[in-house]
Amino acid sequence: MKHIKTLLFVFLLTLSTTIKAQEAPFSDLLQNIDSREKTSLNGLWDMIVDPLENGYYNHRLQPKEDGYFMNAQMQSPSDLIEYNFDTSKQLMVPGDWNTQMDKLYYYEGTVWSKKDFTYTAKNDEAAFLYFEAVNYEAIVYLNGERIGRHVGGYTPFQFEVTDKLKEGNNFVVVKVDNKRKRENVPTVNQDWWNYGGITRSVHLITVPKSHINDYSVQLPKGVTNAIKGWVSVANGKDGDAVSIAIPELKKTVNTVLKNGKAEFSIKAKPKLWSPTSPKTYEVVLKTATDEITDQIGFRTIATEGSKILLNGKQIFLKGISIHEEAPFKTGRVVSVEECKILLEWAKELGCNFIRLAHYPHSEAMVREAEKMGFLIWSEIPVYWTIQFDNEDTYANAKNQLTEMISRDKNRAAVVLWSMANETPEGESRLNFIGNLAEQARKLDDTRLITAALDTQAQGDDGNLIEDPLGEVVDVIGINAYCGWYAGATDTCAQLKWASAYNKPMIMSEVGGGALYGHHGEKNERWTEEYQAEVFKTNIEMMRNIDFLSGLSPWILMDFRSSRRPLRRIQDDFNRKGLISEQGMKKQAFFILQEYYEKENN
Ligand code: GCB
Repeated sequence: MKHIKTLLFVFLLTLSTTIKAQEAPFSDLLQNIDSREKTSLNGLWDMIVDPLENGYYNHRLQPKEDGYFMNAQMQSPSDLIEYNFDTSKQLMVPGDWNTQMDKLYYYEGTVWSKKDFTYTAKNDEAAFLYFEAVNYEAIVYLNGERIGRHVGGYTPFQFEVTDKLKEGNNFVVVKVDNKRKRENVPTVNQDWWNYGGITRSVHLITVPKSHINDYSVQLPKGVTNAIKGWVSVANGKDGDAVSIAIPELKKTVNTVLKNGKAEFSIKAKPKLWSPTSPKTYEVVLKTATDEITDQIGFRTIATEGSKILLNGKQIFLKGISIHEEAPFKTGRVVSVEECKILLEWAKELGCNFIRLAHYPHSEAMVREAEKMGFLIWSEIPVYWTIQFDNEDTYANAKNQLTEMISRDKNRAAVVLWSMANETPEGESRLNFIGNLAEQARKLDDTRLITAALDTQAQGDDGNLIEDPLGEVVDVIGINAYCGWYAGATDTCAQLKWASAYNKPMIMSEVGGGALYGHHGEKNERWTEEYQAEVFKTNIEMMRNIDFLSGLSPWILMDFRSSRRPLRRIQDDFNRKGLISEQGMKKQAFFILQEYYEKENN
């Protein structure tokens, strides 16, 4: 049987070439924007809510030439212009619109936003409008001219505007649409709030015309005595000098550009990054016209049978899942301070690992987590029932994967790229996710590939993991809710697990709901006692899984979800947090904390 499955799998992977690959390995996304010269376009933006897309289509549903993006102004009292950004309401950027205006709490649709800014050109300079994330579809206009479109709510994108900027006053208009659609990634069905808007920062970044736009600096797979990588330079020419220096290691290498890229290798034995010693080095990249500095850590990550090896040594991942939801006020996380609060809680819990669910979190989150010594699972929103047989859906998912890897490929903390969460078994899904995994490995062969699965065959001896995706990934994630969705809490401790794959398994979700401050018997749903019991019994269960190499229970903090209407208990929150949205720790927090304290590695 297993043999037939393997054959079928190979056959499906061969078939997979029917899904067309997108070209260009990376997106030319500027790296490490914090070290770049930039003007912040954050702050108040003028906004117009446009549920009928009246600013985009005319009454015959044809795109308009004089839509709201023109930012038209009345020239005489008799003029008819039925919108005016200057007298409109305003929204804070970065920020979701749902939590900024009561009227927009459930809103899903189009909102136009406009920002004025000034620009003074310098010689030999290139300029980019850079968006850290906009949920979900963004169409961007500069001074009335369309400059591009981006799809996908959680990854950065940029447009070069060097020749489109005017000396002095400029204005940028963004049409943001967060309508859920069947073919989107994620699709219409999701258990988190569809926060719309320009949810992360916006910058006007200026760089020398010939500039370093991308680089990869890491230990090759399994190697600890050489740092290798490449530097990609825009508008350079063959033979241009590129240098890479790591001053603390007293190393500098000089190389030259060929076809826009310079490869390098440095003999070095850096002190390795790990949760207990999150060491990073200053790395300085230079060309004749440009210089950029980054803080980079070096480590290896591998598997051996059912073990995960960090720097060659077995590590047990004591983790927690986190949504990018702001503590104390709900809405999207918008500041480094908010990231730090979430991460401090994870530290207090005793974690060395975080699962950033269910989409790429901000770069600030990843960088702060790296400084604090968390290993990271980073994922794309290939969630539940997306359209696995739709080529456009695949191209979209692949693009989001590429942008995620492009942005975070130099972060030592990131050890797992997750392709998907709880997807239903089937040929097209295997094909789709198999292709994504192949793409991820092509872009980055130094990290591990995973996916969170929820399919387990319940046999006489317990749960058997035999989802064919198990062949594709390096590490198997399992979401299991014994005591909540499946079985009573008193059955969990005895539940046995087996796996068809000799690979590490992470219990990527486990948990139950409780309203903070709600008390009762341990078999009464929604009480802290019930949730604590779920954790106690599931911890017993996990102790018996010898191929378990970590866990990231669901979830650090209660988060908004429109799937959760139960009045007086949920009130639009998923209550599986160990901490309430107001920062109050539930009993289960301390159960997990105690378990992590006792686990000695
Ligand atoms: C899951 C999903 C997660 C949900 C969670 C729940 O399995 O992966 O997105 O929020 O269960 O609370 O039901």
